[in-house]
Amino acid sequence: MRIDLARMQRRLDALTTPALGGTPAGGMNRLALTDADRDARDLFVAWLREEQLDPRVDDFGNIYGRRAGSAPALPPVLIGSHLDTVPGGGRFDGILGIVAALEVVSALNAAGRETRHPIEIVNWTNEEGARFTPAMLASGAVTGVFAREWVYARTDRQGRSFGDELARIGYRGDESARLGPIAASLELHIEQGPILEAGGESVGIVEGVVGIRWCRVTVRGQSAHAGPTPMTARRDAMVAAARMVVAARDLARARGDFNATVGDLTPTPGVVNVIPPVVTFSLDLRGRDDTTLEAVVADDLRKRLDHIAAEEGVRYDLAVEWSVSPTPFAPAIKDRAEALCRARGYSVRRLWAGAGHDSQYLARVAPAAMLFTPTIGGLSHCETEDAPWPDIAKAADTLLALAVELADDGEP
Ligand code: HGY
Ligand code: MN
Ligand code: MN
Repeated sequence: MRIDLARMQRRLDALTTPALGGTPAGGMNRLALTDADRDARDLFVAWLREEQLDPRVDDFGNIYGRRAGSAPALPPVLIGSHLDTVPGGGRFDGILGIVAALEVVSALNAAGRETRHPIEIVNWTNEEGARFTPAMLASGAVTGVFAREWVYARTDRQGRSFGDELARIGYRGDESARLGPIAASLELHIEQGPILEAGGESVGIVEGVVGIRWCRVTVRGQSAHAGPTPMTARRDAMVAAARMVVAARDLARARGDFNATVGDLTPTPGVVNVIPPVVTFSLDLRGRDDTTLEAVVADDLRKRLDHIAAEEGVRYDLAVEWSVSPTPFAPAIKDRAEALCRARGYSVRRLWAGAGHDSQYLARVAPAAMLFTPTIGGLSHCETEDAPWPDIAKAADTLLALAVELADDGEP
């Protein structure tokens, strides 16, 4: 029983064509619940059917396919990831995990190998949080973090709601199809950072996922004419916001125990000759320790922003819109995964994930673990995102062996 790397490559190519959001530069632009997402979902469902998995869709559009076990009443081993991407993203983020989950089932079917526990594979809706914030919306919903009404009411920049768009693409399924009890949750993903490549390891055993805070900062100054308004008489929200962006970066660099990123900054009215009265910007904070993140938001950072606001004569508020705590993964599964790698002679290391993943929420309901592959140049969320297939083969082989071990004896 072996993974078929060529089949994985064919499936990844099929999921990243221009018709499914592939970009001319070789990246991906497949936002959740768009037509491209619908078409990728249709392809995933077709492959589930080909592998005799009876696809089901829940009321968040999560798509599940269950492979029966010899003891069907036992909870399944879940293997999943996501098909949606960020704009200008890469061909591997999430998509490789879907292909790897399919490969586990295809390899088992090709070998006629039965497991005791069922194995269930899943595509999670809106993992990226690029169109509908926050990230991991649908895996969070089925693990009890977000209420359906709240999720359905999330809107994109054009004011279209999650619930309406889910219905529009035909993937608003049924609550009864939601994730049930599971024995364990596994996910294969590219690292999206530089550690494995720098260390020369083929497989990463993920210790856990960092804590995340998505904040929104709104800066309010005075609207005025760009021409006649003296430089010494301005309350310029854009200048204040720019200083705040740099202050967040400088604090993260100085402390070294969290990351700060501003990805989105919007002035109002956003025209050449008006000093903007309002500027809002996103602030993504990540760290291994919740106390650090709380202290940064409540104290260190706020002090710096207060100082800037006073100097620039503006007001601001900082709202935390999404918060998820650092999430360690299941020690027993990590140990088994590492043992499988070492028994195969695969170079392996343990590391923390700086990117959020649905597995972070799955860990709320079951023992969860992730395997990483290296990322070439450590780059992700970009069109040149790439990963080395020889290492993908090793990680996928480890995923297969781990899934079978867990599905045969179930005790992670
Ligand atoms: O935000 C993240 O870390 C993930 O890409 N959704
Ligand atoms: Mn991802
Ligand atoms: Mn991502």
